[in-house]
Amino acid sequence: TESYDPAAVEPKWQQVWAGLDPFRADDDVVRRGEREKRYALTMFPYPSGDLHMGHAEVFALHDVIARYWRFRGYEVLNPMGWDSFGLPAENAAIRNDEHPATYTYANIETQIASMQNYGLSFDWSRRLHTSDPEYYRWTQWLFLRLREQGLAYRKNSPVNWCPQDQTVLANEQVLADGTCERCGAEVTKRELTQWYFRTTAYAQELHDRLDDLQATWIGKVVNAQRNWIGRSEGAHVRFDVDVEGAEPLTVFTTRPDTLWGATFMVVAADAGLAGELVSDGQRQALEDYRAQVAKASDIDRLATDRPKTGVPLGVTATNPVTGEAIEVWASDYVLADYGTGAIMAVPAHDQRDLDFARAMGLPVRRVVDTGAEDPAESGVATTGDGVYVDSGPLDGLRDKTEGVRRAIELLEAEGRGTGTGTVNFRLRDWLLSRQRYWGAPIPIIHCPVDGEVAVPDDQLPVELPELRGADLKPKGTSPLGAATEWVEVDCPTCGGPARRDTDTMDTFVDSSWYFFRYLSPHDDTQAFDPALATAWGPIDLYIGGDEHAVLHLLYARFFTKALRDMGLIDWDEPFSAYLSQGKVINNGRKMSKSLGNGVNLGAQLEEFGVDAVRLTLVFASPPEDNIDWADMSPAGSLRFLQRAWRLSGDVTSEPGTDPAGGDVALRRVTHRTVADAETLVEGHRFNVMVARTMELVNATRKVIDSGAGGADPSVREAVEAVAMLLSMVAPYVAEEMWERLGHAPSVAQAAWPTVDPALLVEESVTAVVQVQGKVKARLEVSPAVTAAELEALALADPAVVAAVDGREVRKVIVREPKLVSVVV
Ligand code: ANZ
Repeated sequence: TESYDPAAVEPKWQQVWAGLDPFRADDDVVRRGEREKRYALTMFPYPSGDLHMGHAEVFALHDVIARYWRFRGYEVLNPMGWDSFGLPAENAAIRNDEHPATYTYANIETQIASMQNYGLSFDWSRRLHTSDPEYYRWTQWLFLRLREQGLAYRKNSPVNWCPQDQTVLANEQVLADGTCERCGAEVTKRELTQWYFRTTAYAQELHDRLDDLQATWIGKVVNAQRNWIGRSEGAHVRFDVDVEGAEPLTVFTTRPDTLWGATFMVVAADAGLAGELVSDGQRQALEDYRAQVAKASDIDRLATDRPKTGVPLGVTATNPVTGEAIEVWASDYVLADYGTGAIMAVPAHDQRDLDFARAMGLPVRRVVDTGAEDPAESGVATTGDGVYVDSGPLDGLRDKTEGVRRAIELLEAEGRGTGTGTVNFRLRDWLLSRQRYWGAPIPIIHCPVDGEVAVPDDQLPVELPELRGADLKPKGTSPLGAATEWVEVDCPTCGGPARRDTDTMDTFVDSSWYFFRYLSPHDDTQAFDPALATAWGPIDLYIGGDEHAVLHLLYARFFTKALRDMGLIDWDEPFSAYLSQGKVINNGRKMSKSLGNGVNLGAQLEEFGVDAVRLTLVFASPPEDNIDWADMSPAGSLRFLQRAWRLSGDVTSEPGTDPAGGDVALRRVTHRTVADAETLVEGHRFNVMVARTMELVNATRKVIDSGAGGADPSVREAVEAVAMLLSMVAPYVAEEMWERLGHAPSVAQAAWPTVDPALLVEESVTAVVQVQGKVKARLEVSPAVTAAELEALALADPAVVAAVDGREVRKVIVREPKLVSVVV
């Protein structure tokens, strides 16, 4: 028998597609409102090596929706590019003593060839690379605009330092165990002047708008963002201190209702505040302690199981409600950059405070009695609800919300604090400076006279100087510092000698705005065309990995809001819907070099063809679930594709034949399948759409093998539907089928079948009802009837009621939709 040969067919269709260019997005059609738009975005890859199974999965999923939207008559923007700055290229350059561009652009060529082979419906005219001067010119331009808005600034602060990579790390790049995300080395702290983006300016909005995204984003991603932003509501309370001329010590607390149990205070050891308050006698002790804690990471510092350390400052504060003098301590378990950098310690109801109190011999006073043993005895702080005790006006109260409300009322009345509206965010500003070569240079010049001076817009881009191999080796300072001729410039303001900033931007900056650049990737007059942003934005569906759930998405949201406030776009959120795909694993484990369980994409494509691999990945599971390649059968997928393809050879009616006179049962299946495919694809249930297509293939085969065979006009209708549905997953087979059905030039340009509502009306089936093994009734029911419905219908039937004749029904066996058997 004939068979479908992927290797012979794939190059043929690649050429046809290249000629037709069917996926180019037309800006004018959208701008003029002639057609509704859809913007489909999938995360652009980093150019390290060739594409792998993970890319194959996400691109296959993404292509279903992009192709579907085209079929449904939308003008679809489906671009692709490369996130091409970053460390791997720089490390490869050091290894091979070459320029990072060599590695980068070679890999891009490899990947684009693989993507084209993979049959993806991208609009290649929009291709961009973030490492092209044409792109990073605008990254620099945006940096300068953010700086003008006060959203980019420099500050001196302790930063995470990786001694191995010799670079500063963002908090996010430090793993929970305090090691470097990239190399695993122990991260330490270091003081440096760094550039930051003021993400905290949008903390409230970034938090609040998550409520709107809840419905269309994957839930765990929304939660991860919410936790990262970390909004908490509380109160500020002011404590007088016995230090001449000192301001009251203000704390942020989420539990102002426990103020009666505040028995000491703690300030962050590394905050300036500690130095201002400390008594002369304790100054040396504080200095020694500071030297000791400089090494710990934030994660260590907050860990509850860490032994508590600290020093008394030798001063006291007054608890505003009890009037007691309480000691003020410095410790590293209080962070300098959260809240006010100082806390009121309530050891009975906060475990960290209790551990500290026990370590230092400080008093513990219970003010909420939960019925559990007194924390002073048990060593276990109680945080649950209970009755207030030793709490003055709160005594006897049981409701925490009310307790908090009353405490705030009291504090506000006495001018000792502010409650309502006191909100804190865990979110920190985004440290964007990197002491690395392969990134966008920060477009600032440092002048001894004029200070920080922006590079004038007409001098952008600040291009990277040519450095290679050994020049790029980490030295603890930016490699750009070695390019003396590049560094030494005239100050744009005074003309005197000045120096360029030698840091480059975090590559997350590049990827925070790439979806704007796709709108007009080669525009050399602006970053993007605001009119196009209005026409195409926001992105209708973004598909990508979980690993970007927090940072990349948050940064992209921050950029979007900043651009909105600059008047460049008129929407608030970049991604209307977000879907994160599962991972492709093997034998139950993540694919990895050390386990030797990696599956080579190229080899799979070679053996089974593109379509079978794509089909396997899409059919395997709902998009968000992991796929274990060991359980998959690409060979089985290929067999199915052969079966589908053979149908197209069996159709003998002419193109355009009216299906009206054909097999009604098959027509019903076809129309039901197409109608359901619409809902399934919109609902991202791509795997079910494939399963339904398989059923349609089987139903069609049955009709061909019986009666009128391939001449029945319902068969042509069914096979054309199969080709269209399959083209979203297996484009090569679908094109072959379409051609064999007598159509040209490409199934991608075909019109989606119109569903006939008359054919969606469900047929009924006959259910037989037996009583004591004898048929007593026949019921006409829906094929979708449930067991419970069918049982109820049967027992209510008059003939059945008569047969039961008042006896006790002992058992009802239901085989829906066709049989009910009643035992009395
Ligand atoms: C008194 C108190 C009593 C507190 C109690 C908690 C429980 P979230 O929810 O994370 O915002 N805190 C405030 N600033 C801090 C800092 N810079 N470093 C470490 N801890 C800090 O936590 C707010 C609570 O964390 C605050 O409420 C404060 O302790 C502590 F039964 O105040 B609480």
